[in-house]
Amino acid sequence: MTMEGKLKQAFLDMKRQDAIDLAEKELRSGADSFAILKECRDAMEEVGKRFETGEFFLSELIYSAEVFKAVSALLEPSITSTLPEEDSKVVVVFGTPRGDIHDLGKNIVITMMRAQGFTVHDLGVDVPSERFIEKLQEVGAPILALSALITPALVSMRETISLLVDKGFRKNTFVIIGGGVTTDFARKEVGADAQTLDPAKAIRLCRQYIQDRSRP
Ligand code: B12
Repeated sequence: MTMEGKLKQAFLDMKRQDAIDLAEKELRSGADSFAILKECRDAMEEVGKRFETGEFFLSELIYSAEVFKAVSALLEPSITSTLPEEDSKVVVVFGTPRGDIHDLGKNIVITMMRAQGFTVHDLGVDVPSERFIEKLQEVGAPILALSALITPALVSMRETISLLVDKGFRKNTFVIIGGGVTTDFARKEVGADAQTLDPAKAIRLCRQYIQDRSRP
């Protein structure tokens, strides 16, 4: 089995220490930290599939998150150091909307944004729409970033963006969404400006917006 195959297998076997050791070995052998991160994400997707088919239970879902946290903590230094640090004035309000408590992907994007000098106000998970608006107003942030992993969170995203419109903030706020359940179709449905699963692309889009107020 290839090293990548082994890492995925360690996730599926719920072997936390093996996953850590394998990721460390890959890093030492010069593998790209983003490639390792992608392997982990693929493994998590497979965990999700097995959960859906009834092969795995909630306990596996929970434990896989622990394995993911351990491996991503290990990758964090190399992920943040591969990005050129920049002193940016980009201010972002970030959160997972009401009803959704997934935060692993959100936390990775935030880590990468902060490594780029972005100021990120992380509201956490299960965030009510009103809270997002309050925070945007309080800190004067021009960017709202929302993460969704479960379908009902798309409804919460739409609610949040509607409230943004009602309160008169929509025009001056760049809204970017991401997370496993989002697609470009979902972006249109919820009324966001941009959607991506790629943290590096998200960083580029936010920076572009700050530079020239352009929306993709
Ligand atoms: C781990 C996990 C959990 C953990 C979460 C722990 C945590 N701290 O986050 C726990 C056990 C809590 C959990 C609970 C549940 N889960 Co769950 N979970 C997963 C699993 C296996 C992995 C998710 C993950 O972390 N992936 C890794 C990260 C890195 O990927 P990511 O989040 O997509 O992030 C990447 C990009 O999307 C991007 N990104 C993320 N956010 C953002 C935001 C912006 C702005 C941008 C630009 C980019 C971006 O950055 C990352 C870069 O790699 C998925 C399977 C899957 N296919 O995703 C199911 C999954 C999401 N869960 C699912 C379900 C059903 C549930 C439960 C309802 C189960 C239950 N019966 O209780 C509950 C819901 C709880 C709730 N109310 O939210 C379903 C959702 C189905 C759906 N469409 O609605 C999935 C898809 C599994 C499945 N196939 O059935 N889960």
